[in-house]
Amino acid sequence: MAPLTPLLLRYLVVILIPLFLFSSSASAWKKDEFRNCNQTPFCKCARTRTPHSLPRLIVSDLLISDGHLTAHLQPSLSSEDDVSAGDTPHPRPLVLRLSVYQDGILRLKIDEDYSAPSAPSKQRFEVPDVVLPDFEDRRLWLPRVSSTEDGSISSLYLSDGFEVVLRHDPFEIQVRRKRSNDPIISLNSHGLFEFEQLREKKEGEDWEERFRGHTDTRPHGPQSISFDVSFHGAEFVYGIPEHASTSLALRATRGPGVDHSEPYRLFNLDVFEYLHDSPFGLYGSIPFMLSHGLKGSAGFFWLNAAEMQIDVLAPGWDDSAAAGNDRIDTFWMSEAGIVDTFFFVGPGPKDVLQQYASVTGTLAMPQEFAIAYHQCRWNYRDEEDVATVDAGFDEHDIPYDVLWLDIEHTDGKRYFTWDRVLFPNPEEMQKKLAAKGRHMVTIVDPHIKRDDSYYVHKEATDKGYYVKDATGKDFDGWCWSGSSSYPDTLNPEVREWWAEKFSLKNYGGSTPSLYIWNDMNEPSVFNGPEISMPRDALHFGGVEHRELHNVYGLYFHMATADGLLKRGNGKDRPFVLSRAFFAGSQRHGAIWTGDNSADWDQLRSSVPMILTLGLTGISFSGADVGGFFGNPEPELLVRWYQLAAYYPFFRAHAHHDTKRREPWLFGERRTALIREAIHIRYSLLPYYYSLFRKASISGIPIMRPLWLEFPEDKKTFDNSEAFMIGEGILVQGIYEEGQKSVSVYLPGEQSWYNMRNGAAYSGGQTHKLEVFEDSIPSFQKAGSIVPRKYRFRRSTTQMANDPYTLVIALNSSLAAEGELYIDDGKSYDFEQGAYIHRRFVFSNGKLTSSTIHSASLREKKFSSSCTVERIILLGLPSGAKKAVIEPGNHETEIEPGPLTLRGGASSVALVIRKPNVRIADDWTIKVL
Ligand code: NBV
Repeated sequence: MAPLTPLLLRYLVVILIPLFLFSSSASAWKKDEFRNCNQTPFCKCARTRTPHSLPRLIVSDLLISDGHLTAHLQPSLSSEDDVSAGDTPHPRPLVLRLSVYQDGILRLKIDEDYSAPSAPSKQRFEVPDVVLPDFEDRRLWLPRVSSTEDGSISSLYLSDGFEVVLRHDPFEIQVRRKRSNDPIISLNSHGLFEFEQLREKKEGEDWEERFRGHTDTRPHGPQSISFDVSFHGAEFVYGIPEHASTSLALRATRGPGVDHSEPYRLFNLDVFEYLHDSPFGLYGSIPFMLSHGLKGSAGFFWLNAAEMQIDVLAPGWDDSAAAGNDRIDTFWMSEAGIVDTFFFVGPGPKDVLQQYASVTGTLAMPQEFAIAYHQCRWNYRDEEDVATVDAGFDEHDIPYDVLWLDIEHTDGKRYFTWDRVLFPNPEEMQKKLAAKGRHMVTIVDPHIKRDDSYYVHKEATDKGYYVKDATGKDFDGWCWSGSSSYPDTLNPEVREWWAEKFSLKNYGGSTPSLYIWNDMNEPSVFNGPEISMPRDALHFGGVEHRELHNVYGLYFHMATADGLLKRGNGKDRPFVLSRAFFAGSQRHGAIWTGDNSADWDQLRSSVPMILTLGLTGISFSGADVGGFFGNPEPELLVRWYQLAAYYPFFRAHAHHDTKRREPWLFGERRTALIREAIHIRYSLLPYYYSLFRKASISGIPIMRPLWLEFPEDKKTFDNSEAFMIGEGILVQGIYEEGQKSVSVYLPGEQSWYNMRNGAAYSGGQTHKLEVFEDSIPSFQKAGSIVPRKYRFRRSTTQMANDPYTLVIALNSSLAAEGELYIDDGKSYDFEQGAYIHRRFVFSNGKLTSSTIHSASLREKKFSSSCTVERIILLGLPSGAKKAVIEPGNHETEIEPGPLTLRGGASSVALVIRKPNVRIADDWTIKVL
């Protein structure tokens, strides 16, 4: 047979792989590729158990050691229980440990007793690197445990007003309010706790699992864990991404009234053309659920990276008549790992988010360019294409900050290389963009082409840095680059090595303005089970892939972000977008919701998906604008831009089979509408950047469900269509073609100002509004001050010195307040105090600007000569004619004026023109 020429090979890879992969599914999700619960033995089996049908679990040998409470956990030995246990060998006692942390956090760990005589030789996997290194410093030392006289219950102090109650027989954990004894969260209240211990294989036993021609050897046998968790006083539960859904609140998956539903699956998968409403797992997993209701909020996080399945149980699922009225029961199942769980007491929803953030961290503060608009396509063909697209933005007066290159820019999908025919001068290309303050992003996936002449492969092979297959050989799977292997980034040494690949010296053709995109890091393996890596593949330290599957993508993301950090000698903040994620990914960069489709339903589901990511720590996320697959109708594309202008991560992207869709390709009117949407984002960048800073400190997301701001307003709990940006802006998406009107619920007692025309609407009501072509409904909350910039340039970098506009929306007491955070938008100097943080307060007819800057932090300074060029006042009774600025006793005129400078002048807005005060200074402006 004639050898394959490189050209022919290239053809095979580029043309035939996609055909082979996707031909039979040209238009739909390939359901059969993926396992459902019934095809997943641990899930199927766990789901058949009924409450209290397992042998009772008993807690014994309680003691306080090193400030933790430890105990043994063992099934009861009663003869009745032994019968139901069947012929399984009697289990060894498990070790239970309870620890209490500041701010109302309980950690419960349950694992095998490795010191027992018959202990398993293999340790179960405990996920490292997710819990913040300083979390242990916040542990409260437990001095003692108080038990009831009969010894049936022990209780522990958790925080003011909350305690932990450990019931011994049968085992149950309850976190409850001290005074009322009202439970908040409990575990094993329904006796469904089951822990399959590692054991020797019995003769004739078959541990293998088969799925669609793949065999999982399961050398360590069954090792699943499952238990029930109840959220008391809860009306809704949220979280556990990633699933596509049009509902933010999680829906019941089992029990009365639920037909054939699957549990929510947490298993990172590359899902082709996913459905817009489905509990099947997508690219990332965060096993964190939070509950909310009028009685408060609570949270539960299970740190476990194996496949997980979670049922939300409908009231009455356990046949108890009284069930469900003010409780939501859930059932958690995992294939492997240990019990390492965290309970968060709230009591408010923001408290829960902060408690969760104190365990897994907050978002890494991005560079300012990264929160602006990104232009992507699979693929921008060559340097000329890049130059033309770049020029197109200037010609059409549309700002953008980043141009992206997908897999085709490489030499045969060898990452860190360039196709030198199409991209002969990559440095020059990046420099041209950089001259306009713009950046470039290239894709770097984890599948490394098994080509001996490719240095990355050669080094990884020589150093033994790849994930191994079950037999111990380098795992070889099929992906874009053909036969490929995958760096084992669980190993810190491999991460160091990987990070080095991003140095300017090692990554030929890269410049300091180049940033990175990690795709396919679930990991995606075209010929693997469920398009991923076999579960019996082996990682560093003998860890099986099944045990860490959901955290593989996080490690790859982490190593890449470390690489960019090292490249800039620790000075520049990295930007890395990742598709796969796990709890804690927020510390490494941004996330997007993967391969959505150009249809209205997917536009709608983008909002609950992004909100859910925000609630579970990932504040910096977005969905592909326009939809990745398919060609959006121009109306859909425009609506998508109008909505996405508010996503924390704002990027347009499209599949290579779609028609070109740069913003100016749909006629003048549409170009104007898209320009307007992008302008809205650029005008709000000062507000967004301030919110990013807040999220990086507190864990409170940028894009928020309404109930996060209005936790006592029941009408907001199940709203999946509208959202808040920070505390001051409410946005309502338009999700239907040709929609002429929309009902918008505006929460709270204060009013809201329509950001399109300044009209005021009362809060606590649903308003039926006319829908316009030029924008989606957005409102500024009375009582807020939003800082904006209205001079549009080519990119954010060029806006740095532009003056500000403050938009003040007054409440019924004619008061308002807001904040502004500024730094150099690039470095870490802000960590040494090089930033400006202002508070604006309007009351008694006077606007005051003061600093919120802790003097002790000022090792470095950041200065800005920016001024305030305009102050827009909404809700001020007309009659005010002038304003007096102090210091200086300088007078300036007040005039009626347009609200957002887009025409359609508003009669309610008053404008203080050219106060020209410096943004960094203290000043007051009195309205007369
Ligand atoms: O690299 C090509 C694409 C990329 O454009 C997309 O954003 C990723 O989600 N990638 C998936 C692989 C191919 C998908 C069909």
